[in-house]
Amino acid sequence: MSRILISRPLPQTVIAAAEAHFDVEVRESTLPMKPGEMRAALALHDGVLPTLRDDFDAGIFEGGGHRCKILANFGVGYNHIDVAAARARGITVTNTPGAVTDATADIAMTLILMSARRAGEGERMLRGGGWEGWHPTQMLGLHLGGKTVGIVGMGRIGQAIAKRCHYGFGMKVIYQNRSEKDLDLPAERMESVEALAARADVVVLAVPGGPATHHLIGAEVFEAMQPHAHFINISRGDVVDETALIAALKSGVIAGAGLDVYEFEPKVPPALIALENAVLLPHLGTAALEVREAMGMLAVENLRAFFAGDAPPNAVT
Ligand code: 8YV
Repeated sequence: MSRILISRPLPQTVIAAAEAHFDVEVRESTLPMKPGEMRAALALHDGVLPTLRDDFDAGIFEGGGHRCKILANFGVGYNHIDVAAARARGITVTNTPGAVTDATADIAMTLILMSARRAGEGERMLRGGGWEGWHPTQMLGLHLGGKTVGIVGMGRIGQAIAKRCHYGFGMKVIYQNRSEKDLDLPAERMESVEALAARADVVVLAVPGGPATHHLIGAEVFEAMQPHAHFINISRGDVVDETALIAALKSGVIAGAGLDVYEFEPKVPPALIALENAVLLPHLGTAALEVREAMGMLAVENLRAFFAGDAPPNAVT
């Protein structure tokens, strides 16, 4: 039986599914693996099921002598794994794309609504005892109907957000993507992120992380946005220059932001926490039991197929 290391406690149904096929060891810590643990895992296990912040960078693969043949990542984003370095050592990397789409799009909608309608700010005011009663101009936010959402990255998650915005909230959709997408709703592809930023009332970031998108969004993009516009990020924190975002929120260059991810996660700058116009969630994108079960089952299926000698359904390149 192949030996598999699961890097964090996962739902019991997922562990049981893995145990049906493999000799499974579950690491009990909820914290990321340390470099020594990752090197030992590569040396001692046939496969590893890592998660976010188990940073398999190039240095971890140095030296060789690996027993490991597959890293079956739990999650769609795999920017914490140096896929080229893994491949150079003959290690396949897989992810869990379909399983995360709807839940992540739902968190984007949560952030859009909370930011545009000032929900976090309102709740803090009420809980802080500062509510003096309803009046017609109290805490006016941005109404979404008829407004334009600009989606940067029109992959599975971007498309799920577009559907929710268009069919659920009557919003117009514009997007930026490397290629034109054949979508089942009206949407205009913009020639640049800046052009999208200038037109959108809500900008949503849904691109993959990694070196190609590092600091894709910086001061120029925020300056292109309209002062009443909101910025939402459910992708990866380092796609955004967080210092530039804080400056834009502070100075009123943009109206608000809704974030589920951070540049140096889990560290969130005190300057961001201090801002009333920032809605801050602790990376809740896929945080629902059935979603985590579906992600785990897909990771196990990738392992099962790989060790059966078949192509795993979600190999990444
Ligand atoms: C996951 C995510 O919870 O799937 C992803 O890429 O960002 C999250 O929603 C996390 O990555 C699990 O490893």
